[in-house]
Amino acid sequence: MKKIEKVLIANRGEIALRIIRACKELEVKSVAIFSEVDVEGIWVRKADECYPILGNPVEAYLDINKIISLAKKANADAIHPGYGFLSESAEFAQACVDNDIIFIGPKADHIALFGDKMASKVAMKAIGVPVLEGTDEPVADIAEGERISKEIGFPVIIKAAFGGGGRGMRIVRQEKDFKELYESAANESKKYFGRDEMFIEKYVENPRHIEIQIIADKYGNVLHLGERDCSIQRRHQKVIEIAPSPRLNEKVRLFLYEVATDAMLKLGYESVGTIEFLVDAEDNVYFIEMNTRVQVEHPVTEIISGIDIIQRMIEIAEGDKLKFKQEEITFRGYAIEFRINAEDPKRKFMPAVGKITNYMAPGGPGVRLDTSMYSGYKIPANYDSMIGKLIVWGLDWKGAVKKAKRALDEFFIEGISTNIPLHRAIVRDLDFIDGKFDTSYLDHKLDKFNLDAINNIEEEEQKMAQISKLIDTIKHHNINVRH
Ligand code: MV4
Repeated sequence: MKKIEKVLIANRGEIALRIIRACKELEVKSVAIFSEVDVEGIWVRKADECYPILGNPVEAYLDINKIISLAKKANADAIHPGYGFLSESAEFAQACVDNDIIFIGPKADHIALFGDKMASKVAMKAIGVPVLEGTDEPVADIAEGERISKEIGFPVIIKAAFGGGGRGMRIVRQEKDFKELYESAANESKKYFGRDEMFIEKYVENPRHIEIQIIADKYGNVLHLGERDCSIQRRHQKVIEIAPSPRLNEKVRLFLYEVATDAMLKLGYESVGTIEFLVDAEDNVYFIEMNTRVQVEHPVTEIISGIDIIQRMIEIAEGDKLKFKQEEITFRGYAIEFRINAEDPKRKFMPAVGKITNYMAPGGPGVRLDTSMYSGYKIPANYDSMIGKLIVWGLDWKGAVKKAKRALDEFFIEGISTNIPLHRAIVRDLDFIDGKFDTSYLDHKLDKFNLDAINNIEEEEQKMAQISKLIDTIKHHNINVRH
């Protein structure tokens, strides 16, 4: 294996900065790419070299040929895809290999396998991973879909085999609704993914969403780095992620670790990956999908394990063996990640981009902020609304929640709307504090949260009033003294 001395980052924003930081600590050179609207991006300045990709701002990060040719021009030994964009494109991973560029991620055939949610289930079931009852082949037509759904028993869920982010997914509770819901799911899948192969599964009511972080080198060492609880989601977008899960039965936890590592060992998996499970009210677990990329929420796992996942990915890609054994990995405390989105909670969380005119990040013990924002940064409207992640650590769950409240109340961003008021409401909610939540949590809570009240922190208001009175007194006094 050749030593990696220079990595091109085929991504933008906070994850590009995250990868640059990992490179710096490994004394590896970094190459940033940026679109026409990302010229002001902080990652462009922090990388050792940077190259523009002109044209459509979204296409820029999806153009396999341009990215490969830039990697060659920059003499990069490897490419890190981050998450999103080309990170789960088997075609891109293969193109890197074909051009003698190391792809920092899994093998192309594993990316292809897990890109098909239905084929993934068939493969995982074959190696003993529990999956939900459902179809192993694409549904041929509506009549067959209705027949299979009756066999399984309603409610069922229709899913797009090549879907993601909740698109092409419909819950069907009664046979009479099947036709309409099937057609809308298939149309949505065709529109967003260009594919309309659909499959059906038994629907699990209000599950918890628990995922296992896997890390594996090229020599059959497959380890897990614990679990993350990603149940707090809004419209299939994760809002808060937690490690470890605050209320997972210990037997279930150990079972998930064993199933996940055993499956990846059998598949000969390499690099990092995340295996997603649903856990129902009776603690039954079901594999639903696998992500063959580093995830947005990887920092919560890094904080409780002390392992830098991005650096280990680079070392694995250049052929290093993992330097630790499973029994040497310990988890300490709780970490909670709050995704900071430029969106307006008062306008149904619509993206609310613009310029950050003032900015004061939280800090202090147990606070980490992974972000590409800064005072004066103009957030482009072309991309996802996430502008950063606030991650806090506490020795126990209650301590982590208290730390989160303190950090979120400190967080000051002026000039754009963000979802920070929502996070402030959640960390004050008794069910959250008691760890009582599943994937239906925000459905029940959103309209109850008074996001206005949370926006202006009462204590802060009183303090500001007190300070301004003091200033008036001093001014008044000085005037008297001067005369
Ligand atoms: C499910 C499910 C219940 N039963 N599958 C799959 C993609 C992931 N983002 C969400 N997925 C789910 N798959 C079965 N058989 C529940 C979810 C799910 C979910 C579904 C609808 C609305 C919000 C959700 C949040 C988390 C998980």
